[in-house]
Amino acid sequence: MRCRKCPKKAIIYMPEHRLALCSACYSPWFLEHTERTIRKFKMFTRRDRILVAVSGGKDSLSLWHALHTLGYEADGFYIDLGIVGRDGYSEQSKQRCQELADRLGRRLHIVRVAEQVGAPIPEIKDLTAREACSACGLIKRYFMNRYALEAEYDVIATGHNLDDEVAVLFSNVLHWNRGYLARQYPVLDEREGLKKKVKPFVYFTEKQTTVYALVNRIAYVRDECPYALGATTLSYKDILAQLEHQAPGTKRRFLDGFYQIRALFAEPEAPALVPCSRCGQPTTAGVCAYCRLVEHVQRRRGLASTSVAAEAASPRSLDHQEPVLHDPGS
Ligand code: Q46
Ligand code: ZN
Repeated sequence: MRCRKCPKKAIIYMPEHRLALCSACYSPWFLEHTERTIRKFKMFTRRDRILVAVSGGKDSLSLWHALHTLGYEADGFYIDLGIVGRDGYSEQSKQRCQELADRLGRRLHIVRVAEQVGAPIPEIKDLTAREACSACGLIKRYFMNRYALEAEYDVIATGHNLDDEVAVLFSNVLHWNRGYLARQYPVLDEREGLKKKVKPFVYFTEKQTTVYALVNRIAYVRDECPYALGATTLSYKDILAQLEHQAPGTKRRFLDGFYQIRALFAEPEAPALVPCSRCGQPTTAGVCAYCRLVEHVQRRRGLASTSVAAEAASPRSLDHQEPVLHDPGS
């Protein structure tokens, strides 16, 4: 198959766009579409300081590379989860992020969960009896917001792609999670201590971000996080891939159709946010979920030596239980 824009051999065919492109023509197309999405949703301008949440995977590293190439002021933010897995997952991920930071000449902020919370994600999972992704998602959201505020970034960008967004939408519709539907959008504006959050890759498929990473020789971690295996969203992705195969463009139409009617799910009165009495980060009341998690982990660690005492500290005493969703894209 030939490239649509030049006589060279195509490396990718995108049936939803009826478009085949060669390696030289692919990046300009990808960057133009990134810019289009940024403008469509008024995500940020070249005067803004952007903090890109990078995980070492193809989506977030491609996002950082693309924003930098387009001339945006974008630094990286890596959260070391302390997950060992096969081949040292977190360590490898950090290395890939640092390599790109060096190549772009941009700053990479690194925060370690074990230092901040008192234990890495696998231990937090055991100490709290929460699903790893539930605790991990809470911690990541908290750190992203806190560090963007403290280091005075204007906006937080994550690498969620079309496949991620459509799988989450599918799940939210299946379970009629009205609150989550109201908040599912590529731009969440700043409010009451919460930084603006954007998803510039919301219209790119996983295949498209992978090809961008390959064409630009961005080294990324290919292994999934060990806790992602078996996540429900992965099975939704399979179902949606079949639908897309039968009718190319289905995912994009599903998502765009939702964006048009999303206002129907708006909560009449979103709960007001107040500063956490311990850390000052926004919460709906009293002590925030992160501070309660830290307290719980540290209490359990202190009690771990006596089994009777450990029994007494119920792992269910944390009342903040987020739904267990694999939160990719960073
Ligand atoms: S990193 Fe964290 Fe994901 Fe791993 S523990 Fe789950 S939420 S799967 S993006
Ligand atoms: Zn707090």
